[in-house]
Amino acid sequence: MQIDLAGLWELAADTGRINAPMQVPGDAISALHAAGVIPDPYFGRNEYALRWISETGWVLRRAVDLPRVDLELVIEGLDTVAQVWLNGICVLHAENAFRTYRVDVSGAARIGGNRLEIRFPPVGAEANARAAAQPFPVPYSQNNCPIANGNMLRKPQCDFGWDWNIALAPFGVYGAIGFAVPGPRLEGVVVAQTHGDGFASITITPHMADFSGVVTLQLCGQTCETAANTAATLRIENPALWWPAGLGAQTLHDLVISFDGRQEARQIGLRTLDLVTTPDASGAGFKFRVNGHDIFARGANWIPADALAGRITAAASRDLLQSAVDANMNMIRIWGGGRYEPDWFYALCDQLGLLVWQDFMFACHLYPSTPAFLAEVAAEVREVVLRIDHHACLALWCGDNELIGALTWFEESRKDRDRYLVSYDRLNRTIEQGLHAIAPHANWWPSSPSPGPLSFGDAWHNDGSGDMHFWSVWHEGRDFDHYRDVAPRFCSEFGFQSYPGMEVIARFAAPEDWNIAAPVLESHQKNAGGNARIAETMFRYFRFPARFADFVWLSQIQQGLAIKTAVTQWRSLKPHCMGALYWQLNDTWPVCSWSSLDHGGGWKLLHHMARAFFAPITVVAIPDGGAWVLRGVNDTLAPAPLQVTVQAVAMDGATRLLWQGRAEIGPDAAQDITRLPPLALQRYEILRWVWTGAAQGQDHIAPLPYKSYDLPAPGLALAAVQTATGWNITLSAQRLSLFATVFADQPGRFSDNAVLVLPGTPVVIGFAPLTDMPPTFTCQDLHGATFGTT
Ligand code: BMA
Repeated sequence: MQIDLAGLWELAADTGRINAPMQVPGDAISALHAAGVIPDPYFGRNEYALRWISETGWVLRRAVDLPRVDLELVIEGLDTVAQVWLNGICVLHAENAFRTYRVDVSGAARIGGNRLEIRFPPVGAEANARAAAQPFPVPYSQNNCPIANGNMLRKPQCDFGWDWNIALAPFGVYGAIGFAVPGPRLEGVVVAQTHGDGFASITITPHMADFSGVVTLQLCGQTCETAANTAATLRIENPALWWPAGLGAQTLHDLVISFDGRQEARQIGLRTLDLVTTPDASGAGFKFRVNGHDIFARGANWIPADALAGRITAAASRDLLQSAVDANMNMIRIWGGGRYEPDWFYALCDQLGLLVWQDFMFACHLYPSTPAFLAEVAAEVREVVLRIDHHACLALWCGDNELIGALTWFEESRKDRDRYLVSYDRLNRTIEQGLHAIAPHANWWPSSPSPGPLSFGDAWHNDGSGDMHFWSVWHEGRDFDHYRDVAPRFCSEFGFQSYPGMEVIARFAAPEDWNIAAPVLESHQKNAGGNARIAETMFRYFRFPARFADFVWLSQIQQGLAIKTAVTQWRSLKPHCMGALYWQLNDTWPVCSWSSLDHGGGWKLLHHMARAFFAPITVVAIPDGGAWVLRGVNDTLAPAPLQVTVQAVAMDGATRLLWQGRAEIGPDAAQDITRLPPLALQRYEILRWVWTGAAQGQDHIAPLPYKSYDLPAPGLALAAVQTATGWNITLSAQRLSLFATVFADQPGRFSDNAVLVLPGTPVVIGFAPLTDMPPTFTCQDLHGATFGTT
C-alpha cells in the first residue's frame, strides 16, 4: 500500500451529536468507549443501553494528500454495509465484511487535498430492508440474536448476539486501508501435494492479477518458472515433513514467488492431509490422516478472540492457541458464526501444530439464495481460499455450522422443506464449487454436523457416519453418563457451561451483584435457562455450595467432569471414534459460557482437566454393567508400556489395592487393561488409578453422585516455596481431598489444578507468575466448597 490510511480518523453520528477520534484499523464501539462517549460495554448491564448504536448511521472521515490520481483504494475488513465517498463522489458500495475491496478512484481523486468518507447506514435497518426484499421469508434464529436479521448481512453472525455473545453489531475497518498504484499482484498461491517414498511432489499455482508474465518459484533449494495462473510442480527429495503437535516437528519452508521484479514469500509445510470417510460396518468413518497416519483429533471450537474486533491482538490470540497446545490439543475448529481469521492466525497454527477445521461463515440461520447474495458468497469464498488454503494447518473446509438442522427450526422451512432445502443447496453448492475451482484437492465437508454429502438427516444423533454435534447433556439436561450412550465417529461439538473465574466476574460485577440471580449476573448469561441448568446439575451431583465463590468454583468442576466423561469415553472407542472437539475453547467477552479459557486467557478448571484427559497416552475407566473396564489409549506412533495401579479409596483417605499390573498399548490404539468386577468397591469407596511408564498420570471416578458421600474435613493445607521460575505449592491433606484447587491473587498459570490429595501423599503444583508482584495462595476443595470449611 503506497499511501497507508491507518491512524486516527474522525467518527461522527449522522445525528450530528457525536464526534470522536477513531483508530483505524479498529471498531467504532471501542473508539466510542475510548473517547468517553459510552461506558465499558462489557461492564454490568451496559450492553442494553448501547442498542442505539446499531440504530444510528455513522460516518468515518479523514483528509488525505495525494501526489497522483491514478490510484486504487484498497480496504480489508470493512464491516459492513458502507458507501465510500471521495471528494463527494461515491466510489464504493460495500456489502461484505469478509472481502477486500479494491476500487479505481482515478475519476474522483485530486492531486493535493482529498476528503475521504465511509458512511455506515444503521446496520439494523439495512438488515431489515434486505429481509423484507427477499422473494420468500428467510428467518433467523431469534432466541440467540436480539438484533434482527443478521443472516442478511455478510458479517460475523455472532455480532447480532449469540448464546454466549454480547449483541452490539459493531462496525469499523479491521484490516489494512490505503491507496495503491495499480499493478501486478499475487492474489494467492495454491499448493497441492503428493508424497512418495523419499520425495514430495509439490504443485504450486500462483494466482496473479494484472500480470501475464513469468513467475519464478523457489522451494527447498528447487527453482522453476511458470506462467501466471499456471501450475508448476517441484520435486523435493527427502522432504522434512510438517506434523501436528505431539507427532513430530512443525517444519516450515519458505516458498518464494518472484514476478515483475518483486518477491513475496509464503511458509509451506510438507505433509499429506486427507479426510478419510471410507464406508465400514457402522456407516462411514470420519477421520484425518496426516502423512499416512490416522489422527485422533483432540481439541475445541474457536470463536472470535473478542466481541470487538478492535480489541483483538496477535499476542492475545497466540496465548489462547498456546493454551490449546499446552492442553494437548491438536485441532481447533473455526466455527462458522464468527470470522475468517487474519493471516497471522493461520501462521501461528502452522507453527504450533494445530490443525484447523475451517467453517465457512454461515451459522444456525436460514440464508438467502438470491443471485446477488450468492455472488457475494462466491467472491468471499474465492478470496479466503486463495488467502489461506496453502497453510499446513488447514485440514478441512466445511460449508457451514448447523444449517441442515436449522431447516427444522422454523415454521416456514418445516412447512415447505423442498423450497428451503433447494435454497440451502444452492448456497452450499456455491461454496463447494467456489472452493474446488481454486483448490481442487481441498478437503470438503458440506456442513457440521453432517452424516455426509447429500445427506440431510439428523446428524445430532447419528453415530454411524460423519461428524456429530452432541448437545443432549447440556440442552436437554441429560445426565453426564448420557455421553456414554452414543458412539460418534467424530464429535465436533459438545459442551457444558460454567462461570468465569472470580477475577473475571470482578471485572464486570460489583461485589453486591455476586449472586447468580442478580440482574448483572443474569445479563452475562446468554443461553436462556443456562444458570438454572448449572444450578439444577449441581443439585443432581453435589451438595449445594456454601458461598457465591464456591458456586462459581463448583460450576467449573462439574463442567470439567461433564466434558471428561465424554472425552474419555469416546477416546476409548478409537478407532470407531476419531475426534472430540468440545464446545468451546475461548470467550468473546466476560460471560458465563461453555468455554475452557476465560476472556483474557485464564484457565478454567476444565482447561486443566483437558490437559490430562487429552494427554496422548492415558488410561480411562469405562463402566460396564456395574463393573469397570480400565482401558489404555495411545495416540502416539510408538507402543506405550504402562504400569497401572488401581485402588479403592475410602472417604478418610484409606486405600485398598484392587489391581496392579503391566500393559503395553499398541501404537495408535485403545486396548483393555483390566476389568474390575461389580463388587470390587465398597459402598462409599471411590475408584482411583495411577499409571507410570510411557506416560504418568492418575484419575478417579466416584460411582455415586458426589453428594452421596459424607466427606470428612480433609485438613487441606498448602505451603508455597519460591523457585527460580515461579512457585511450588505443596498441597497436603489428612483425609481424602477431592478437586483440591489452588488460587493466586496475582495473574499466572498453574501447572495443574483440581487434584486429588491423599493423606501422606502431598501433591506439588507449579505456578508461573505473569508479574513481579508476590502472590498470596489460597486453596479450596469439595469439602470446603460444600461444607463451608476445609
Ligand atoms: C452449537 C454452536 C453454537 C452455540 C452452541 C451452544 O451448536 O454451533 O451455535 O453457541 O451450540 O448452544
